[in-house]
Amino acid sequence: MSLAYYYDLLSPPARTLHIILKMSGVQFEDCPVALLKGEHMTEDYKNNINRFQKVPCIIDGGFKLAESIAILRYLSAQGKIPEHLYSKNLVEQARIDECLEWQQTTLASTCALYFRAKWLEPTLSGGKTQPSPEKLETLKTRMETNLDLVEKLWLESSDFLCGNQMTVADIFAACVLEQTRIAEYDVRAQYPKIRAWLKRVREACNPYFDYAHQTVYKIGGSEPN
Ligand SMILES: N[C@@H](CCC(=O)N[C@@H](CS)C(=O)NCC(=O)O)C(=O)O
Repeated sequence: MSLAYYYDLLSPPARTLHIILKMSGVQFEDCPVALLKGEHMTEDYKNNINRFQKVPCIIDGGFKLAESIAILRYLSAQGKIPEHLYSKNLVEQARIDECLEWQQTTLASTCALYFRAKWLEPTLSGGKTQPSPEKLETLKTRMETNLDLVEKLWLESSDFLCGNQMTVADIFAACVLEQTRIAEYDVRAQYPKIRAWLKRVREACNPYFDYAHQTVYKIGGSEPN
């Protein structure tokens, strides 16, 4: 088996690719990396696995690649990702790419900043680093600006983000939003369309969605309802 996949299920893009690989039936060498233990911070990881010292990443027959969306496109170009998840039609693919690019610079980054401040930094510092209420409120407002867009714009008139069929764009976004449960933010409580959409995505991806989210559900205290 030539494809090695490095991931931590605590990472939204790593969960996303894990789900996509499983749904696509792609065989891979399982290479979990424990971020909270700093396994990505070693010289060996930097020199031999991923020079950016992040997850997810792959090594495919010696070819090292990071960045989840680049990995998705690489595997798709190899014909490994089914077209119903990532279309090869020019216009359909462009629509999915538009959504993926939008997510990276808005939804994913603002949710990640909120998650870091509310849960990750306090956890890593053993409770010593706590965000001020003002900082947390600012980060929450920025995150909610993008959640509003998902609710009112992306899901305005369709079941999924890029139409009435689930694509990789939905899986990327759903994994980002599930992460906020760890930070005790209940996206389902405030956003009815997002709540219904998350249910559809989870159902369409299961059993792989629940498998990838086992750590999130555990830390978050329960499975989503
Ligand atoms: N844009 C990248 C994000 C990669 C990333 O930031 N990964 C995080 C986990 S979500 C990581 O490995 N963080 C470890 C660190 O920064 O020390 C992608 O989509 O793959």
